[in-house]
Order: sequence, then C-alpha cells, then structure tokens
Amino acid sequence: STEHPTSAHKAQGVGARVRRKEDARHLHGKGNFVADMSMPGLSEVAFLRSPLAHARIVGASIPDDIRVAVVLRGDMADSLDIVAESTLPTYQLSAQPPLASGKVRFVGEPMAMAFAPTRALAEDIVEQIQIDLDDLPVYANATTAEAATGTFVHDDWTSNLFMTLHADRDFDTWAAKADRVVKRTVDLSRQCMVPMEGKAVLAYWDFQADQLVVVSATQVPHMIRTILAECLKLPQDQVRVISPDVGGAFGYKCVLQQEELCIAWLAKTHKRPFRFIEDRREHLIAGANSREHSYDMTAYVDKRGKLLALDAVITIDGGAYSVWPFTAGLEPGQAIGNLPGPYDFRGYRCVTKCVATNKPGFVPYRGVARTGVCFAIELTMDAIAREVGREPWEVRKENLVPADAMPYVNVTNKHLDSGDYGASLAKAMEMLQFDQLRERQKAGEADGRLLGIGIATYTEQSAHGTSVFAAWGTPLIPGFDSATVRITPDGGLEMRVGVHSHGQGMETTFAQIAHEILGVDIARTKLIHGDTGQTPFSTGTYASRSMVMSGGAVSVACKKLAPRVLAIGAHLLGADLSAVSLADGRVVGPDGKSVSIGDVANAWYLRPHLLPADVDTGGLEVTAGYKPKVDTGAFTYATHAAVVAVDTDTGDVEILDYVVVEDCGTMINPMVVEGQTYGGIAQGIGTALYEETPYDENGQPLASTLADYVLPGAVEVPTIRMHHFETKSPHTEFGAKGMGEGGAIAPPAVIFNAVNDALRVIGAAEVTRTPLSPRRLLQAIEDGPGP
Ligand code: MCN
Ligand code: SMO
Repeated sequence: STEHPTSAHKAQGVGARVRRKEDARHLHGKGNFVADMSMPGLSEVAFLRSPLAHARIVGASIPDDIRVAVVLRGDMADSLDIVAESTLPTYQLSAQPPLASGKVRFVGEPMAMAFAPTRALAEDIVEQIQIDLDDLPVYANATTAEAATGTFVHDDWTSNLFMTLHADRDFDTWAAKADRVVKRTVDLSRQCMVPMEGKAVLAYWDFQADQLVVVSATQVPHMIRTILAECLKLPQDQVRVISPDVGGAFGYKCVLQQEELCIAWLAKTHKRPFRFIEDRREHLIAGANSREHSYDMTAYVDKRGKLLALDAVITIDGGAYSVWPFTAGLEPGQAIGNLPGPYDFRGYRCVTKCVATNKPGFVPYRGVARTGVCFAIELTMDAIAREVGREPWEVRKENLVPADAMPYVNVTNKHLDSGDYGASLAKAMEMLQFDQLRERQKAGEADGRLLGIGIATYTEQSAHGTSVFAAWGTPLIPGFDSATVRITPDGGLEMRVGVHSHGQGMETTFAQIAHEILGVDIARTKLIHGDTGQTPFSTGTYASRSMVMSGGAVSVACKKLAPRVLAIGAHLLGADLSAVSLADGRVVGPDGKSVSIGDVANAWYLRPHLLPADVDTGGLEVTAGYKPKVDTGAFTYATHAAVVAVDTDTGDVEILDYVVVEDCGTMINPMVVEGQTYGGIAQGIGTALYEETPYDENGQPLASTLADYVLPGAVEVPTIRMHHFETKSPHTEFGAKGMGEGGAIAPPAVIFNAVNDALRVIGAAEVTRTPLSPRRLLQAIEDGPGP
C-alpha cells in the first residue's frame, strides 16, 4: 500500500507543472541575501588587490593609525593556505594563500584587507596601504606559460603545467581504416559568470553556541564547513555555515573563495561580525573565470563521414590557482572524458593539458568542460559533413549512439544509460522544418542577410556519484546525499537537505516528490536547506546532482515514513495495517473511512494515549541517505538547433529560431525544467556571441565594467521552442536525470555551426573562436576561403 504514484496526487506530484513556491518572496522583494542582513557592530571589509599579474612582494608600508584595521597574510599565521589535493598523476599542487604572500599571481589577487563600519571607509583605508612589487615575467596565456623556463607561476614547480592527462584507446587500429582525415582548431575565450549577486559573506561568533557562524552565498555549505574548519584549525562542530537566499551561482559559488576564508578568519579572531560584498568590478577582474579551452581536433572518417577515430589535443588556461575542492584537474578530466559526446566510435587518443597562467584560477561554470567539448566535437561534425559532402544532420545520424545499443559504454568508459539520441535529432529537424529552410536559404533573404542552420547534439553527464569523484582523485567530496523528513504535529511536512537551491526551484520540486508519496499539500511543506546547523551532511549543489541525489533522498525518506503514518492511521481507524492505504494525504480504511496525516500527527505527538504500545515507535521523522543504484552519472541528452541571419555588412548575427529536444528522464516539474533550459541557453548565447574577458600581454584584464563585458539581454535571447522526451533512468528515483546545466552546453556549437552554414555561400573562412563578435565575423569574411 505504500507504492505510488497514484493519480489522485498528480495535480501537485511528480510531473505536475506547479508554479514555484519561492517566487512570491522574490517577486515581492522579500528575499534575504547576505547584503540585506544587518547586525550590531558589523564591520565591512574591502580588499587591496594586486595591480600586477606576476610580481614579488618586496615590502609593505601602512600608516600607524590604520594598522589596527588592516590585515596582511603575516597577521593570519593561524590560518592555513587553501590547497586542493588530487591523486591524479602529474598533478602539481598550488598553495593559495588567503592573502598574497611572497608573490602575486594575477591582477586582482587580494594582498591585504581592511575593515571599517562602512565599505566606503574600508576602501579609504585600503587606499593608504602601500605594497611594493617587483615585476616577474607574466604568463598571460597558455602558450607562453607552457614555454616558460626558470621562473614559474609557482616557485616550487618544475613547469607551468597543473597536469597532463593522456588517453589512448585503440587509436592506431581505427585511424588506419580511415578514408579521410578532417582537422580543425577551435577556441573558447575566457569569460565570467556574472550572477546577479556576486560573492557575499558575513561571519560572526555565536557565543551561545560557541561557534563561528559563516553566512555565505554558497552552493555547498557542508563542504565549505569542512574546509574552513581545516584552514582555521577549528573542530567542525565549532563551525556553522549558512547559505541564505543566493542570487544565482552557476558554479561560481561551489568552491572555497579566498574571501570566505578571510572573513571567517576575521570573525574567529575578533569574535565580532564582518562582511564582504563583491562589487561588479571585482567580479569581472578577479573573480569568476572560465571556459578558456583550445582544441586541436583530427577526425578519421570513412567516405560517408562515419567517425572511426578521434585524435585531440586540449589546452586549458587554468589561471594561477587550483580551486578547492575540484582542483585544476576538473576541466581536463571532464574534457578528456566527455569529448566523444553522444557518438559511437572506437578509436580515441587525447592529450589534455591544464596550464597555470597569471590570471584568476579557473572556476566551474554551468556546463563545466562540456560546453567546450560540445563546441569542439560539433564544429568537427560539421567539418566532416562538409568534407564528405553530406548534410550535417545525416552525418550526425550516422554517428550517434543508436537507441538499440543502450545501455552503451563509450570509448572513454562512460556508461550512457538510456535514450534515443537519433530521435531527438530527427524531432529537432522536424520542428525547424529543415527542408523548407534549405529552400528558403537557396532563394535568399529579401533583406540580403544570409540564412544559416546549425545543430548540436550533446550528452550531459549529471548526478556524478561517489565512484566518479573517487576517480577524479579529489578527496573530501562524498558524492552521496541525505534528507530528513518530519511531519509536524499539525500535519505539515518539513524536509531538510544539505544541498542549496539558489534559483533551481527545489523548494517546489522536492515538495512535489514528497507529495507524490505522502500526499501532503505542497503549501504545507517547507524545505530547510543550506544550513549545516539544520540539515544532514551533504555534498552540495553542483554538477546537476541535487534532484537525483537529494531529491532521491527525500523520496527514500518519505517512503520510509509512509508505513509509520499508515501504522498510526490504522490504529486510529481500528483497521488492519494490511487494509489501509495512503491517498491524497489521508490514511484510508477498508470501509472508506479515513483520517488525515494531520490526525495521525496529532495522535502521535500530542495524544499518544490514543495509541497502543505496539505502534511503530520510530516516530514521524526519518533521515535517509541515498545513492543511485549505479552512480556513474545519469546521462541527459538533447539536440539544439537554430536558424540565424547573418548581416555581412555589420557582422551582426540574429537568432531567428531556436529549438530544443531534450530528455532528462522523468521531469519532476516540466515548467522548472523549461525554466532551467531557457536560463542556460541565455548564458550559452552569451558565450557564443558576447561574453569575453580579454587579457593583454601583461596579464591586465581588459573588460572591467559591464560596458566592456557584454551580456545578452531580453532582445538578444530569442523565443525558444522546446520538446521533451522522458526516457526513465534505470538507476534513479522516479527515473529522473539531472539537467540544470544542459541549456548552457550547446548554444555556442549551434550558433557557430549556423553562422558557418550561412557564410559558406560567400566563401568565408570558418569562424571557430568564441565569442563571435562582429569584428571576428567580418574578419572571417575578409580572410576568404576556409579549409
Ligand atoms: N528537475 C526536474 N526534473 C528533472 C531534473 C531536474 O524537475 N528530471 C528540476 C530540479 O528539481 C531542480 C532543477 O530542475 O529544481 C535543477 O535540477 P538538477 O538538474 O538536479 O540541478 P541542481 O539542482 O543540482 O542545480 C545545479 C545546476 C548547476 S550545476 C548550475 S551551474 C546551475 C543550474 O543548476 N546554476 C543555477 N541552474 C541554475 N539556476 C539558477 N536559477 N541559478 C543557478 O545558479
Ligand atoms: S558549474 Mo554547476 O555548479 O556544476
């Protein structure tokens, strides 16, 4: 009788398009962000940041009257540096000091901090600090950094390489069978994340609990507690990390940030409250850097364009430091493993290097390396199509892992669990009305612009589990998750999870899961999340894992709670346990009489004398841990396709149509899935067309305001048409797969393929570097015939 779903629950259960519970407070400006908080005696902190990209610190002078409000690394002797460990071969450790010590390694690196009652006063103090720097050779890009001899970004290193990974799977055998060889080099530029809220952290000492409390805009409060306790040498029970409302995170907030450690240190040391709020300039020059990958691709194909073997060299500009906990191994590891994407081929060789440069350390960004690998493999697919003279969709169809081969273990040992990749491609072509488009393209546009059609199909490994993190060689990432569910004495439901929802909608979607099993009205549910003091131990929110892992834990906990509700309800009804069932939030007896979960809770908590001694005494609270049956990741996939119009006079690209056919297994809330996809695509369009943090040869960032760093707005993001398949994952609760990053993976590949399709008729060079600014586009036209 505890088996669900029952159709009675469907209005709010799994699959329902329920509006997000959390929206009302945000729409009414009632959210509670770090910057909204006030506290008696709060000091605001400002950082003095390095003006040079690579230099030795040779001295400091600080006027006596401000010295008491200034902190240098030397004042923080009781704090450790941030060190992200990895057991992967060739990995060189970087020690990242909370404030620079000895050297500075990128422009914007914090060298000192100052505190005062207001940020403006703290900045005034910062202006009076003098740090003397002696220039060192600057490694402003991966090429110069790799060629360096003698002086490296880290003094104790033997080269500027964080690490090099190699793969070779039957490469020579398969390459030898090829009829044609197709080569392409593609590059993605460095960019930022630009969430509405940047870094934000407030810390204080709670004397009653005898605890350091760190309120931080983070995706991973439990992991942050682990590392803060370690760096500050406190027992974990003396550190509480709370993540309040967070204004977007996108990976930027799933790592330990230097400033978090600094503010926590101040609160621990002075036993009073301190806060830091990152401003936009700090974000753009010193905060979130990502995406800078370069791919040399060589595809070995037969006459029809069937891929037999792939040879790739991937170079990643990792910046100066390896982020905690994922390390500089995250991007190369994901790139080398995910490059084969959704394709079925057997020969693979790849070298992936992550090079240390004098730029901010690489931070995960929505999609992580998969945006880069999708760009590389999908531009290569189009190049293959051109080489063999077939339509790009035909060549893809021939290469995609076929549905009848599922589950399929690919050339890099990824366990692709389920789905029909080819069907997603076919559906996308149908939605675009591809044949008609080709006709229209031939006829030409009335306004003289060139029409282009682009496609990309990708897999999104989501919900990486314990075994995946173990293989990454990064300690301190558990991979599993837990949930506590508790029925309140009046029949409401509290769910406690250690992941954090910062826009994903989990306050609603987790309630839908509980509703599916217990039938509690979602208006009577409360998600308590992101507070180490109130939630079970957790890995945190990233890698599109929260629904599968924490949602899975909520499901398992509710399933354990249901029999207890039934047992009490059966007593109240005077019925046999075997004769009652749960429906619509009520325990229903054989005669149709029923009691509500509220009645059950009231009896258990407040009138226990009504219950006989043999009722299940576990109570109405359950904590359950959860791991999927197979934890190598649930593989969501999708095909994105677009039509663009290219203006060859101005270099402008307009997206006329954009379609998505995606399959994330069972959708818990299709409206949330669509919202996630829209948001991801908006960011992907930014990567494709607008966003870039360029650096000059001295390592100076050239985009430090939103006037230089261009973001897509409502005008640039087109209407997106979406279609869903729901192939259940065989491994997860309800067959759901994660999908929070997918939207951001394909747009650069789709848009570049579309533009290259458009430019072909005028014999332009191919465009291969993000973002596709008008200048780059016009340059491609000027450069003339491509390969
Ligand atoms: N969902 C669903 N059905 C599924 C899968 C997911 O209804 N089959 C819902 C989930 O319930 C959840 C949302 O979709 O509400 C995303 O779920 P999931 O794919 O599990 O991803 P996470 O919740 O772990 O979120 C992390 C993911 C990542 S890694 C980045 S980066 C990103 C993203 O989410 N950052 C975001 N989306 C974001 N959205 C917002 N608004 N803000 C961010 O910072
Ligand atoms: S970049 Mo998302 O937090 O994995």
